[in-house]
Amino acid sequence: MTAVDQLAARLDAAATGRVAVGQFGADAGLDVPTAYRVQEAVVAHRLARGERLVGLKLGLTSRAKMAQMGVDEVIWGRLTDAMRVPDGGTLRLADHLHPKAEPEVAFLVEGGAVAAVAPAIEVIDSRYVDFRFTLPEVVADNTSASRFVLGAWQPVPTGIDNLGVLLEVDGRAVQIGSTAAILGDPRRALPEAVRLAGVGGVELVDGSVLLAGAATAAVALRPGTHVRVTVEKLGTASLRVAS
Ligand code: 0L1
Ligand code: MG
Repeated sequence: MTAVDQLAARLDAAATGRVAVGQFGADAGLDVPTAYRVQEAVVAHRLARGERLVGLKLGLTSRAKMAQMGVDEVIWGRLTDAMRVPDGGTLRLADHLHPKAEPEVAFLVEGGAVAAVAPAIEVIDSRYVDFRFTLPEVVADNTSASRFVLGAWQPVPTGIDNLGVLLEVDGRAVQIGSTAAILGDPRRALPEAVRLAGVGGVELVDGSVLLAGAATAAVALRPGTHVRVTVEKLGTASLRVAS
């Protein structure tokens, strides 16, 4: 087994066995290009179990998250059909390690362009202990991708660069932000995703979902709660959290 395959197997085992792994450390010598190869191998485990690629996500798209990681580069990960939770559906905490929800905007890609937009929730769940990782480590971990919820698709309204975003838990506002936090303007997400994923030879084929990035900080999920995201002009997406 190659070093890339070994790291991928550890991350996949952490996700399926629900036991977080420690950081790989400097000895692993992981750089960002190698980390994307690990990510591909991690997702290959999912595909081997019958999952299907349905799109991509961008991560670290806000100045706040970039500053937190000390980087100035957006990262990307892969989405599969098994990661999708229906709007209003239920997420079981037992299937996760320490999941958090963040409000996002999703794009539907057709013919290399944005065909529709939807409010979305991304559930991130690092496979590393305490959500602690370096940039290459989080890239290898498929950028913490775990689940996503899409609200209703609709034509892209004019002026989506500064829409109000609300994240509620049990009807109480816990995060308030703006789509401006997503790359300064979420419309930058598609060209960024095409550029970044293109380096790895990955394309957004027709019908792909693109999660553009978070509009606020992520919120830890608690059992028995209802999480709802509202994006001005776009509507809502929600999920229930079961134990
Ligand atoms: O989607 C994201 O912005 C998350 C990227 C990975 C960093 C994290 O897990 O917070
Ligand atoms: Mg995200």
